[in-house]
Amino acid sequence: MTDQTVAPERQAFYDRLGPRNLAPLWERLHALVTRTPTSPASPYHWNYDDVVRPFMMESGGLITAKEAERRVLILENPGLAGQSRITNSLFAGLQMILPGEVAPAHRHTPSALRFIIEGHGAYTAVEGERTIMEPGDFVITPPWTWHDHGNESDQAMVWLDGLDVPMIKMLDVSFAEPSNADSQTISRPVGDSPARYGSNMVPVDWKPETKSSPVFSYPYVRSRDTLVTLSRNGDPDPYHGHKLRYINPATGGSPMPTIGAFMALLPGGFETAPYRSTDGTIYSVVEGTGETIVGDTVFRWKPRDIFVVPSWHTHHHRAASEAVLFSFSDRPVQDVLGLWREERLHA
Ligand code: 1HN
Repeated sequence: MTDQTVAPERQAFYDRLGPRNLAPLWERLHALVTRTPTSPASPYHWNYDDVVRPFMMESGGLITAKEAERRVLILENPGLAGQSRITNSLFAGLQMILPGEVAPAHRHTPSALRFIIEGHGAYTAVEGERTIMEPGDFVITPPWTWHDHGNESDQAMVWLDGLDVPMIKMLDVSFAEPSNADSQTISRPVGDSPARYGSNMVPVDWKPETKSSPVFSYPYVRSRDTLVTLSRNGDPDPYHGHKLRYINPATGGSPMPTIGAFMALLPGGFETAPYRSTDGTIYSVVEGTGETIVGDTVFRWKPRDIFVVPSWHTHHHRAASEAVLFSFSDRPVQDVLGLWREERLHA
């Protein structure tokens, strides 16, 4: 009901409630409890090479990584202006670190993922162990883990940051702490945690101490090989293509409790059937060209582009050439609460 339809005696009553911090639910009920999700987020596509990359490079001349603490351009959903979020529950941004720079060590309760877009050989250190990053690698920094980034290579590195900041702020549990040293002291050599936890084996007496994966880097070479093998050995799922979900090897669940991450291979010429789910999803194009149709919007994508499909928006993908799409969402949160839903429509 809008203001024009409110009877004057009711409006006079509401006007007296307001100053007492009271409000009539009956005027608001249908906007609060809707028949289907009504996300304020819009579908949106960021063209990396033509739009985002030039701005990113320009920012490199204006501020250092150390000065910025994190040199990140926020991918802000146009339906959520000023709110530093790409969906209602998730933050996304593109971070650049130039040769010789350090993004100083800190830790915070929000979980972060990195998905590498360009550059070779910069590192993220998590809890005293560095991992060297390459395009297509998926790296996590679980809640309250110390992390810093550095670039000892001779070229810029850019990655996609995905964080659960909006969820953490909604729960009022956002804590952060800076370190007194820019770079963490290294306590384990590169490759230690992949060997210790990432080979389908764990040390005999090891017990998980946190809810996140002990493996914090998921290299693209391994994910890609797996997808290519699957694509040779069977037909793609009509709705997803060949799609895998990243796991915490200790539990089989998502790498971090609040964010799920996925990678799909779509054969050249393949078109997925229309689909929707309640987890608003952010996609990063790794390889190939194609388009994604969301309602009556068409996103024509190429490698390094990013796009977002909000909750419960019907969409399908068309791959012009063999394509690899990385994606992430809040699906594990919806799953654990028993709320996640999907709908598979017929083409
Ligand atoms: C953060 O700590 C990083 O550690 C990146 O690289 C992006 C966005 C919001 C809040 C904290 C990082 C972030 C962030």
